[in-house]
Amino acid sequence: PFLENVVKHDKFLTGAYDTSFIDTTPELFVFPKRKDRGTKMLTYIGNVTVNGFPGVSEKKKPIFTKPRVPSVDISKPIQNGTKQILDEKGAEGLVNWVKERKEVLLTDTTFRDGHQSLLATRIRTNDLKQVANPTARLLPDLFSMEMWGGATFDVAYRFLKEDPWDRLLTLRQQAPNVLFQMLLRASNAVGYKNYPDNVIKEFVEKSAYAGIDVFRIFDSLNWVQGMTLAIDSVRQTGKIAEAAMCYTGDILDPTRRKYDLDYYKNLAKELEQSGAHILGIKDMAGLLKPQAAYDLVSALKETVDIPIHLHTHDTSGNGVYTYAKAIEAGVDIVDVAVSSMAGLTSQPSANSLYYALEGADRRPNLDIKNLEELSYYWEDVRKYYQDFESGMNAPHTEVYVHEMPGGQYSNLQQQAKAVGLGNRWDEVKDMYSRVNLLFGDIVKVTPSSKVVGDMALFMVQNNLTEETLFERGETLDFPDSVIELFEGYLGQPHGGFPKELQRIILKGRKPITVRPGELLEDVDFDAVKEKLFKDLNRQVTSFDAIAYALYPKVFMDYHKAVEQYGDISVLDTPTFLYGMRLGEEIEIEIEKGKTLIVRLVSIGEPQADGTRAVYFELNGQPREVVIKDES
Ligand code: 3PY
Ligand code: ZN
Repeated sequence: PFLENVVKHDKFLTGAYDTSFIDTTPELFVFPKRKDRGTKMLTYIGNVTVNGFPGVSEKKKPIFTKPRVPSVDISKPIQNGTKQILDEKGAEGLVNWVKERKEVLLTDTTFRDGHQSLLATRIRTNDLKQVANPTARLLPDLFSMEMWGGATFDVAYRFLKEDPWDRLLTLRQQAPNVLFQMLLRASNAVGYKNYPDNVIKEFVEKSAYAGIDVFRIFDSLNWVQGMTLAIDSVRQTGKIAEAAMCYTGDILDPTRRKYDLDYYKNLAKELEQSGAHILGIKDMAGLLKPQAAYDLVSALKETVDIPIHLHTHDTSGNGVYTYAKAIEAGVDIVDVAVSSMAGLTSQPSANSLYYALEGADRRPNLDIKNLEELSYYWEDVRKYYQDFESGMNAPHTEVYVHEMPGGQYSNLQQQAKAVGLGNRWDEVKDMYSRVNLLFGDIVKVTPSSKVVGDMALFMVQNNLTEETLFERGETLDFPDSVIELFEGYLGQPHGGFPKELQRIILKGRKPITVRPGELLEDVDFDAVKEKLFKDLNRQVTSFDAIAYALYPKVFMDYHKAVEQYGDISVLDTPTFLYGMRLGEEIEIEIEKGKTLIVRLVSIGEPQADGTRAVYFELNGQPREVVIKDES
């Protein structure tokens, strides 16, 4: 602690000291009283046992079977994969390698979009890390593993109380052979609003440093100007810039001409010219019908010279057919998930696609037995998170009408319930598509999809229709997110904003038409680090500073949780979500070679002050923690 006090002292940091510094600075000898790690851990377990976990309705801990981790021989070397190709041949070399492949390549999204779409992004690093090495060994021919970005960054800090950078570093060690891919919301990074340019650059640089190889970059309005900074930043790191166009509308519908084949061809050309190594087609809601996939990929193959990577969601149940048609048309890479984490709002199943392509000449290289083994693991782990399931349990073709992205459906449903519109959900869905048309038919993906959702709720809540909206517009207080969209703070939609609606919403405010990043001041990362160093009283990394710049409150709340409970990412998921059963004994490896053995002995009656004592045995010794009963 003494040395720690010295190196963290302001005077030491600023270099304003001489050799008498130690003699004249008595506070160096003040050591904070630290609760030991065991007590902190017991406090967490006691708390979740008594009060439950947010979003988990079942208070009694179920008995889960131990997940079937595929057995692999870890003494054997891991087969080289795409990661080695990138490292040896560089980005252009990797792109050429992809172009030379006859078989279709696969991205496994199980570690990111799969659980983001099925389980509200709740899968913890603890469960990912156990299967990362088996995945790397059993599926060495994958193009990439999508395992970061999107909502995972925010959710890790906010709900899982773990550090997403640790996840990246840990998984990278376990899976050294396959490219790691992330979803980057261009100027919105992994957040919901535009950030200053230097935050985007710093985020990309440090993500690449920590292990990301492929950045799938999209803008929530398909606005290329909003994407170029991210594309350039990725190119500067030597990693792969996959620029994605979000698929919206229906190119097969002659009555919807706004997003037709020409629109996508022009956009693809622009992205290629902006420096994309790979063109992504991001079908975030699963609207791309099989014949549309064939037509789109065929047209794009003639338009651009870079590989094409297709992403869809299986909400309608047509995902494998869409991929089969895209593969026929020459798509280079498609996104799939391991079957027990696939289907519905997630990606199509890798296992199903493998069988669907039996006899076809572009069937992917993989060992189906290995894929099935991985699927057993996820089948078991998924049960831990049953409370976060969306409730959708059959194909949902209505998505072709409302066009809501997979991940938004259950979210908006929750939001509707929260504002008392639970029993008017059908109206909200219908309003979602009407708001889309009111807004001029825009791309709907994080964060623009959230704005459409907010407006739909607002319209239903206030019993508004398209007509009454214009009649009463001057007197209505629109949601903040709607005002920001119409001010131009998420960028510019194709074809511009509908003018009359914009006037009503902005009520005299001036919209911007430039890139929002041009108007935002750079974040002073040195100042952030200094502030955090003082507030957190610990060494601060560049990773921390970026996280703070993106999500100040979420990051500080995460730190409060770490102060209170220590590093709870080491807990097994059933204990993390449900606490312990009376008499149960668990082992917690708090660091390599250091294990706590914890038994829950009893829980005391509630006291007058609303607390309860929870009695444990920790490594055979009685321990008691006092928990505030929130019920
Ligand atoms: C995200 O931005 O998190 C998405 O997955 C959008 O589709
Ligand atoms: Zn997706």
